[in-house]
Amino acid sequence: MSKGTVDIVGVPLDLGANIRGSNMGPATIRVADLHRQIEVLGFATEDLGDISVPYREQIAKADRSQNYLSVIEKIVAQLAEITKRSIEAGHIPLTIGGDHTVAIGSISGVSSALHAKGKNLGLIWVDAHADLNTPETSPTGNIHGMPLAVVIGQGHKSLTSIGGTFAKVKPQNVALIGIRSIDNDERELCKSSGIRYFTMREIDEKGLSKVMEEAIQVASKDTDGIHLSFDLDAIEPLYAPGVSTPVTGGLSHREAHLCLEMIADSKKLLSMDFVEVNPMTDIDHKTAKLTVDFILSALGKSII
Ligand SMILES: [Mn+2]
Repeated sequence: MSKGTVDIVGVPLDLGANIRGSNMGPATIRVADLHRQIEVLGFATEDLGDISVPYREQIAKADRSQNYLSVIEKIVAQLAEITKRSIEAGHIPLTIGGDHTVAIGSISGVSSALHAKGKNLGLIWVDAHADLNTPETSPTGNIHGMPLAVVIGQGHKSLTSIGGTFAKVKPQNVALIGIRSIDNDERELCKSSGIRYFTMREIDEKGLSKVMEEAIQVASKDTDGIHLSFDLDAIEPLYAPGVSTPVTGGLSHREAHLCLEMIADSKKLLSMDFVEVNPMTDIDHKTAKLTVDFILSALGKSII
């Protein structure tokens, strides 16, 4: 009997970043044997295809202002509709990016499906960066540095209102794991936001297993399920070189698996994103293959 249906949706978007190439992430992850391996694990898969994203060169000058905001808005709004329907169908939406901007869409859709039933969503966000910038604090204006702020209700109105004008996740239900590269003005945002963040130092000191116990508690308290947003740049670049913004000092290969295995064990996972895979900087398809291994761990693959 099938364990459930995983709805796979690709978002070939790199407009949220300066560095190009993560728009090829969905293709490279699919080619790494994604569907077959999910099916071997006992799930059915439905591939909903890729959302159509224009290349930068196709975008009119007027729409290039504000870091492609008007284009990004439409794409993440489409994704929100897709993940909402997927949750309503009782499926597991798996969004493959694309830069981290896509999480605005996936989370807004899942959260609005829950919100319609008076339910709340918890969030585990794994990342080297905090992604908590707002248009006021961002040194670059790049939207892939803002998605976590957007889903807790801060930033561009046109983005925070996707899926309804409510905060998609309460800050007290957000666990941010693996951070080690924070912009100056973002430090204060981290401290004042009310989210529970775990820096690499805290992970070093406590060990990842303790950190994950607490993270799962944070994301579970008074919520009806967890969304996982996993940025491959959280991983030490030695293991995951194929990302747009690598930062040394990250999670080891095994720490990442443990993180995902513990989330799977919690039985609370509703939906997930795997983002920022960039084949332009990858070596021998390594990061895309690792992403597939991570997705399997999140879906409950265990060693024995
Ligand atoms: Mn990120």
